[in-house]
Amino acid sequence: MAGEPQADCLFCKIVAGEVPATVVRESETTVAFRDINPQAPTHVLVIPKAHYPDAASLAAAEPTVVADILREAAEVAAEDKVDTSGFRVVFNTGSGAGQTVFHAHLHVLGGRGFNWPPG
Ligand code: D5M
Repeated sequence: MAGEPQADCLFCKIVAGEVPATVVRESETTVAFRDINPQAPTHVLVIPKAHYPDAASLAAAEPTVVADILREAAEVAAEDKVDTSGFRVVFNTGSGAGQTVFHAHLHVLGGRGFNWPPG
């Protein structure tokens, strides 16, 4: 069923506490943890506790959780003090866009400068 935990999903295992992660925030609907391969001084992933393969399917099924994720991202940026200098939020959606883990996640990046357009 949509949103149910998937046995073979790495991020569902992090939500369940079965795989360790450096969790920085948790809400009723979300978990935020540091990326294992950071691309900036602050690199945190904010994920829904429910399993959806990408941001588009999450938005279609549970749009309020997308708002929860963005609110948590802003809190992470404030806690890491990268909110005033600026931070970037990214949902890679689909393998062509660089998505490698198919449980929706928002990258929160900060603490350095960023180029536009992104690579
Ligand atoms: O981003 C997937 C991200 O997930 C990528 O930046 C590495 C990160 N990752 C992978 N495994 C882990 C664990 N175990 N802990 C923390 N972070 C992890 P994507 O947008 O799908 O390319």
